[in-house]
Amino acid sequence: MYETKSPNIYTEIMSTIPGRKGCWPVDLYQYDGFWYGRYTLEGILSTQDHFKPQPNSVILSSAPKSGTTWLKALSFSIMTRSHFDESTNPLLTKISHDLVPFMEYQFLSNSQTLDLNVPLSATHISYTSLPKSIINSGCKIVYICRDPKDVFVSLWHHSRKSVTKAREDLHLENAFMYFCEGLSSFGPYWDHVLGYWRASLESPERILFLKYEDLMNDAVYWVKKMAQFMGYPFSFEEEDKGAVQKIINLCSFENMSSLEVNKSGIAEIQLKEMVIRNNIIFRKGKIRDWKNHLTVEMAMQLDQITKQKLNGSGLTLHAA
Ligand code: PAP
Repeated sequence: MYETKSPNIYTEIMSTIPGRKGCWPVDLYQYDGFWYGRYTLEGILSTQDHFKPQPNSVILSSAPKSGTTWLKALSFSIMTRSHFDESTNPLLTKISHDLVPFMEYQFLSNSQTLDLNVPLSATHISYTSLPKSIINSGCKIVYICRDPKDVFVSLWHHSRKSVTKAREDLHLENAFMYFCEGLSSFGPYWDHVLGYWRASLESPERILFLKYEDLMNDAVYWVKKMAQFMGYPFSFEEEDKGAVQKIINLCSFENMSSLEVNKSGIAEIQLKEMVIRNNIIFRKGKIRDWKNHLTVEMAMQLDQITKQKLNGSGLTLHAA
């Protein structure tokens, strides 16, 4: 999928890009209106130049902590259901990040991942910075977003727990200030969401826009919708045999988080800048966990920002 490997040219470009140090576990650099870690940004620049989607590729996109791991598991299971069932699915022994790698990190990694030839790729890249090859190919994109309050809480926990560069000392209040300012990896969060939202309104046949909360509240409807959109619709016979529910059960937080690979494993694809244990990614998997961490004032502040940012877009981002 890639023509070349890690040229130093990106390292040179990086030295000219403005950064903010000491806020999150990794320093962030601003490119095209969004903030990225150094190696992530090198990966993005290279991906922009070299990534070539397959004609039938489906790209899974999200900002971090919006439901990516879940979306990858569901999409992988939908696409491969004629090859694997709930007792043979590779998700039982590999985290979904190794089955559907991020294009911007895959390039940086030397790890050997399973090559199952499943036409799925994933990315956290903002819509405006996606490789032109993706936009020009017209391949399909599935985007997932989540209530920013839950995204923030998930991100804060994650930042404190990564194996390398863990920031146990990162105070919730400071992290909250950075997040509200838009300063978070792949942030500003709202701009990330709005980029894909607007594109999905312009091209609904090309971009399916999902919300974590909708998937939680009516998984059957949304999994069927995803399958239809990706070109792998469930037949009546499959539905009768409970194929949709089997995939939902397989990919549920309860099941995924109880698997040995996700309790004690480390993903094969690792970021140069931050090693993450799989169990950090499976934290609670709940809607509105923010209530256990944010004060009423903080929640109101974040809601106010969300309201202002999304004003006039037709999009809402609250967990009802
Ligand atoms: P990433 O950006 O590191 O890939 P991502 O998967 O987008 O993370 O988000 C992680 C969140 O999804 C976690 O939320 P929490 O911190 O509020 O608990 C994680 O628990 C949740 N999550 C992971 N897998 C699932 C799943 N199968 N079902 C529901 N939620 C899940």
